[in-house]
Amino acid sequence: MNLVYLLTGSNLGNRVENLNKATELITVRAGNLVACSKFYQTSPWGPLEQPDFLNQAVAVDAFLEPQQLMELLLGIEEEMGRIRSEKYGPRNIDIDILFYGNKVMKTSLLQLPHPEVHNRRFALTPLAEIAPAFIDPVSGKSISKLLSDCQDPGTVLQFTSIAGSK
Ligand code: PH2
Ligand code: MG
Ligand code: MG
Repeated sequence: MNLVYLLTGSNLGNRVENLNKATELITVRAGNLVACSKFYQTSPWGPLEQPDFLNQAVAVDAFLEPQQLMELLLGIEEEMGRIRSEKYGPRNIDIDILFYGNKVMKTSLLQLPHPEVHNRRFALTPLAEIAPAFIDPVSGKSISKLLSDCQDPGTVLQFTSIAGSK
């Protein structure tokens, strides 16, 4: 079992549809769905003059190695029409690998665990919902502990997807 924790994010277009579409494509192509968190509405980290994000943590049992998985995820982003402009700027879909089991690695394409995960409330809150006891192989701390230690002042609220909300 290759337990991988992903974070999906969107702050352009129909965010609910974008996250659902990404998860569907991920589970068809990359591995079986193990768990997914609720949606969270999160204040933008980085440039503040952009809409709030929806973020969701998704756990899959991946049948691809990290590098191939990253390439596949970039392909899904491209297929879904993501245009890369401003760094940390708005995007209709972003798919990040937070953890790939206990793997610790760094290539030009990918660093595992995600180097900023411990500093991002918008990633730790949804992840803590589905994997509170998972241990970060770098710090040795659980996700719950990383979240309680996290200094990120960003706002993260559970998002209730009422009919028609985007
Ligand atoms: N992603 C970013 C930059 N800022 N802010 C929030 N709230 N959620 C994100 O997913 C996010 C962000 C770069 O990928
Ligand atoms: Mg990202
Ligand atoms: Mg990304």
